[in-house]
Amino acid sequence: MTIGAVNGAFSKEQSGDDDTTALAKAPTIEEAKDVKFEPYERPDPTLPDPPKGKVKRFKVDVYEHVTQVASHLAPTEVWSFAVNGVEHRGTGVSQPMVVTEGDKVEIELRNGGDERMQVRMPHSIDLHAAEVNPGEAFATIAPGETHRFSFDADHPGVFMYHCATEPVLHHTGAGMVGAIIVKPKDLAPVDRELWMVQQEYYIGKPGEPADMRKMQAKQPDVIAFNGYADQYAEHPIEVKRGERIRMYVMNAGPSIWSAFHVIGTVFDRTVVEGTVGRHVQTINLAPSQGGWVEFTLAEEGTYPFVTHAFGDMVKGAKGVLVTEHPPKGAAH
Ligand SMILES: [Cu+2]
Repeated sequence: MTIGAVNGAFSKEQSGDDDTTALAKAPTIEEAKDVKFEPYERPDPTLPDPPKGKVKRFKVDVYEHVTQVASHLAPTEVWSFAVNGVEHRGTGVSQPMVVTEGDKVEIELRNGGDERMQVRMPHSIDLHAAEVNPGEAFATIAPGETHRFSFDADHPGVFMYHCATEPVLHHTGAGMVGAIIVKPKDLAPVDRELWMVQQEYYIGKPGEPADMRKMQAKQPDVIAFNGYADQYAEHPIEVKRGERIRMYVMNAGPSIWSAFHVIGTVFDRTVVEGTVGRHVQTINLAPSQGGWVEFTLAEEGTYPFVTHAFGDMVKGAKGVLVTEHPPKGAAH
């Protein structure tokens, strides 16, 4: 066998198909004239409270929708999870679930509860915080079906949830990812808690499903926090100088690492995958990993947060925290 043949066989095996044409450039908004899509709506990055009641119940529904994930690019079809009625139409993010260590959690998954959800295919939900038989709990259900299971959230952390229906790369790359945050029982209160999900988007033709070949090549068009490129740079998150801030960060991937960093501060304390850090500049999150970072902003100002993998940041993974009285003329 020649070297060329070996390389050929290897790349064929890796890509899973014979298509060697170049990946399509993401279509621009100008190229999407006739495509209807949802207007942008900024997801509130304030961490939601756990549901009331002793047992924490989550009604999760699936919806397939057309939205932009970056203002300059064409809208794309995104598959998302609604959590207890909260939908994020106008972006590509799904609402986080929040519980406390030791809680009993009940999940009711509906795969497209009504016509508005536009669900046309089977889906499922896999929660990394759950210790269950995955073949039963994370079962795939047909459109219109409902599936229930429960688990005890015994491990604190920031865990991923996602659709596990095959091809799982396509379902997760099309949007079906999120975070379930299990707060430790003894977690000290802080002044402000925020959630941030880093996620990739692989845009196909305008308004159509995501591009599987780009997913296989790990070449996202957009990498965003909470479902829309650069949204918290355009619409910053207001905080206060000197207050203690805790950000829960999930890298939902599906395939790119995150190097989460806030410019102009040092994390006093971090908890990532059970490991406590002190004096941390950047947390390192593999796809599916999460954790929280705690810090205070020492001066009035505008503080960008990014993935410090800058080739990824320029695809939209940056935002801004702004204090109440930033100095005039101090651009971020
Ligand atoms: Cu799915």
